[in-house]
Amino acid sequence: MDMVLKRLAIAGCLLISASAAAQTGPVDIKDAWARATPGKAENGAAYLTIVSPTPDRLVAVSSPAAKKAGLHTMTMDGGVMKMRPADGVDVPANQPVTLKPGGTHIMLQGLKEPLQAGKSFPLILTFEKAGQREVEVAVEKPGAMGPEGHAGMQMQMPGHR
Ligand SMILES: [Cu+2]
Repeated sequence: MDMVLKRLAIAGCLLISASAAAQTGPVDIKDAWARATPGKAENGAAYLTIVSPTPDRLVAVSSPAAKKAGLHTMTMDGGVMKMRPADGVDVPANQPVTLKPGGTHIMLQGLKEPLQAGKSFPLILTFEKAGQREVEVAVEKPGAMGPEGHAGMQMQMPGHR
């Protein structure tokens, strides 16, 4: 009898601490955007900023807009920018992590339809600790360098169409 009560008490504590932890770690995802893609392009890329009050790690992405979504990093290889898949992106506590053109990005492969400027599509991010978050990605003009209002210079990137 005593053992049962003890177990119940322990289970209750675990529940309380789990929900408290969930409340202290809301991951904030801001400025999710993508470039419009030309009619025949099969691939696109999405960018965003992640802020987390506790250390976390983005481990997976998916979107109903593409057959496959994944994390990519850019590296210089003999003077050529190359993309390579990444298995995760670390998010340090209270330090915004920005995925942007020329750097780490979310690759969308096998677009179901072209990304059209002015439209948006859902993107699901999976974090190691915070779990899944869904955001709406705003589609900006082709060649945009940031979300609306932050557009800067244009840059050509081999490998990205
Ligand atoms: Cu890529």
